[in-house]
Amino acid sequence: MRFGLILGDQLHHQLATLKVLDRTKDVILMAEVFEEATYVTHHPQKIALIFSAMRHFAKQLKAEGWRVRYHVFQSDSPIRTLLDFVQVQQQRLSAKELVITHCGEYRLQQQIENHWSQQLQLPVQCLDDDRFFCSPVQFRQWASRYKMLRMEYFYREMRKQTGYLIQNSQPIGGKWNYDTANRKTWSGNPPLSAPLYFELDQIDRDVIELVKREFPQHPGSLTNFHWATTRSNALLALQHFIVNSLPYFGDYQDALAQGEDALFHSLLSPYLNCGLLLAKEVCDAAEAAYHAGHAPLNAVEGFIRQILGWREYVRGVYWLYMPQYANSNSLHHSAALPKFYWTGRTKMNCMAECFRNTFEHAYAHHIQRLMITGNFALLSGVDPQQISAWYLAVYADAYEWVELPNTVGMVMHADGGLLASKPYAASGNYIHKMSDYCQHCTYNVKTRTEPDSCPFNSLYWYFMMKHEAIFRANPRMGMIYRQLDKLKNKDQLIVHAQQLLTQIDEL
Ligand code: FAD
Ligand code: DLZ
Ligand code: SF4
Repeated sequence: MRFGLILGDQLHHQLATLKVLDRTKDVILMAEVFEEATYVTHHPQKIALIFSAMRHFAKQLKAEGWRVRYHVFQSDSPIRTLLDFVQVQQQRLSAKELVITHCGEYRLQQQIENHWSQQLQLPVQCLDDDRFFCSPVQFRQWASRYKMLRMEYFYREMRKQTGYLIQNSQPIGGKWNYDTANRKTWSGNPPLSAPLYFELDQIDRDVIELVKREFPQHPGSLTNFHWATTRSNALLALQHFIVNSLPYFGDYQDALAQGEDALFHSLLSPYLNCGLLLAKEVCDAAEAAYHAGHAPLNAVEGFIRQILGWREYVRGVYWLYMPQYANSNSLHHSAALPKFYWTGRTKMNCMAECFRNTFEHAYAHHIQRLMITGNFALLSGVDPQQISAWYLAVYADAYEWVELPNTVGMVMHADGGLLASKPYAASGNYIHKMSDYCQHCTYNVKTRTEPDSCPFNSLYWYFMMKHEAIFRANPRMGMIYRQLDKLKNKDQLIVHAQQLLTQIDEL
């Protein structure tokens, strides 16, 4: 008899572990444990989603004839870690091998590879996670062909490999990427569809009570918990997105709007990342919508690019550069994360809106993460590790393999440009152009150095001046430095920005 340990982000029937085990002989292990639930202060909705999805999945496996040993979270249990649980089961059942699918996070994978076999006195077989389009080995081979890694080239390879939106070996429509057609602002039209909320069942309710009781210190509300916790409901969420939002996903991908928490984004990342949905079935559904004439090319290409391109690319970067990637800080930023990242209380309306969404829903769409909360952390010189710990804690979809490259590479440019060729820094002007946030803000987006000036403005120029030695030569940033050369009152800008930074918690 063998054990198969299934983790909280591996909840799919096609998991490699389930493919090699035999349900008539082997035993599945699953455990809700203190260490996984507290290695950061995960948003309570993230813990509730994972525990509830784990319980539903275990129930289904049992109904299909698997023998499942499941550990329910108990704060006073001596079982604190996944290893503790396997050890206890091993004492009872004496398995001859432990089978596991490769973990999403380096932290746990290292523990398993380096210590478990010896501590358990049991062979450990680790299988590739074939839920992804590209394995870490394949990514390494691809990366070895380039001096500089760029998502766009990786993405083209993946399009050719999978055949998505390809006809006669060429991209449908003649272009690989329709990003420039994805930058409309949104002001009420086309209307948004009503969000799909799932009724809670008894398992959800039990888990929500448990999370309320056991993790009161974790920031975020459980009141709005409406995530799907079963595969069948996650499939409904996929269908809901394809029918209602995919047609507009492309046009409004970069938009931001007051009070609108998801716009035309899919809200599928928590399901993709915990296993309730597979990347392939999501891309298949999007491509089918294009061929059926239901969604235009810029929408479907843009959506598939996020999953087949960005999601696979950041995973590849993570496994290629860990563990040193986690300590990247090429801009030498060391400021503390402002307190409002945890309280949500700030006079900057754009930031307050993103924090509200984050704490109410354990969600923020990509542009909120990248161009608002991320941009502010970059401009104000926050220590990349502190902002990274925040992103890992506050979102229902957060796992280090996807969070870290997005934060360290895309947002903070702390990896020296490994992941992206230039920092996504922007002044208030960009936020004003892409949203109506500034209309609801006490700060003035049009000025730079007045007491009520938008903080993004002086911080933006201060950032460009501070890092001029690195960025002036960057061909993609030439225009910014030509603008900087023409700016008057640079000294006043510097003084104003420095003053903001000394009293950042007051903004
Ligand atoms: P959509 O906009 O509907 O996109 C569709 C899917 O594409 C997503 O579900 C996701 O699986 C994938 N995707 C889109 N953008 C990215 C990206 N940049 N990297 C990887 N996958 C992408 N995504 C996570 O899944 N987990 C994280 O922990 C995470 N942390 C992030 C931290 C920062 C600082 C930033 C800037 C981005 C982060 N992202 C993360 C990427 C992205 O913001 C989320 O995937 C997206 O907002 C999820 O919402 P959605 O499902 O509605 O996405
Ligand atoms: C994120 C998470 C949480 C909150 N809790 C558990 C848990 O109790 N048991 C479990 O197996 N997995 C959990 N997870 C997901 C793991 O942290 C995840 O599998 C690892 O980080 C590797 O990606
Ligand atoms: Fe944000 Fe500045 Fe606009 Fe206020 S004025 S919403 S702080 S960009």
